[in-house]
Amino acid sequence: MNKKAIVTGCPGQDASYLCESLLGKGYEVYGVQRRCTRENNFMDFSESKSGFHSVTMDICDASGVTELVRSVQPDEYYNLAAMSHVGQSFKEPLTTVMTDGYAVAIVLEAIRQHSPSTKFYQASTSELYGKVKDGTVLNEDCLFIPRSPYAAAKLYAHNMVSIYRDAYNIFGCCGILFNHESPRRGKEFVTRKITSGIASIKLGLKDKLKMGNIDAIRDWGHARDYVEAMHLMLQQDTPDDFVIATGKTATVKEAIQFVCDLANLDFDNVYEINEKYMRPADVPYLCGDASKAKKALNWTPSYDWKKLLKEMYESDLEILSNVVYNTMNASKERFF
Ligand code: G4F
Repeated sequence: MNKKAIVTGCPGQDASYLCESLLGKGYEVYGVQRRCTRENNFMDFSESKSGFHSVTMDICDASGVTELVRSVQPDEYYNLAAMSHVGQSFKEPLTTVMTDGYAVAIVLEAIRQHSPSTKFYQASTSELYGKVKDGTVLNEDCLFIPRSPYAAAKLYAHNMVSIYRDAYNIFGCCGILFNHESPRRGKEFVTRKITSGIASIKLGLKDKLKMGNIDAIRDWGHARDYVEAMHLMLQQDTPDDFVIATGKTATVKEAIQFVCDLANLDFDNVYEINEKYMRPADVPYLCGDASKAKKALNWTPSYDWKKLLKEMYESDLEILSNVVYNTMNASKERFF
């Protein structure tokens, strides 16, 4: 019998990579997405993909979640759905607490009552650490001091998984994932904003990148590597929480500089600071120590931030070059 997994957060970056990986491993995958009219670019979330079942559901709807868990009896449940933009969580604190906090209590209860042998993965985050001193390399034992509504809601969820593990013996794991990116990343996050923005400037489609706090320091890895760690966590004999990170950092400014060098553009002329992108409170520094995952899961990242940004820039340049080429051809056809 094939294993069955429920994955929420389709068709986002992480869920798209995870669904592809699980299907490749022979799983029956129930990919949950909210009802929306937008087209998905990353994978074909249709019933035609063998082993894939598309489920339209809001994760805050307790009756829908409970019925899904009860009827599927999944071996594994990956909760990747979230209001994941930290800056936006200051503007939508209530939506954030519902999606990122309350919804996790719903699924834990559904599992406890209707499918207690389901293994549960919760997408925790390095944002939990919050107010960190520069130079601290963060591991599973470090203190959480959230600095945003997003991090506060995620901390509630993180604590609930630990409580259900201790109180009810639920196999729940939290992946404390540091920033993970890819060509599939949304353009509202800083890496993709940089790679897509600089590719646009290179092709003459845009003048400047408008940026917020460029002194922020992040530990960026590739999302494809990170979803493998999620899967490994649920294959262990005992549930636990793990930091997933590269241990290498750069400032946002260094990321812009690096992509400018790839594009052969003058760094000083490429960006300007715009207050609109400053957050009421920001996390200044994040660097993770994934040695526990390396030892217990045999997990290692295959990308550092430079290799990652290069892949993302090249992908954006190709996408935008095709757009320019198709637009030119379409206007030629109209003209002649
Ligand atoms: O790319 P970001 O928006 O990611 P952030 O806030 O670190 O959060 C991401 O990673 C977390 C994992 O640690 C996830 F939990 C979370 O869901 C999300 O995926 O911003 C990175 C840094 C911040 O310090 C931000 O202030 O870049 C700074 N920044 C500077 N200018 C900007 C901009 N961020 C964005 N999004 N847009 C800017 O123009």
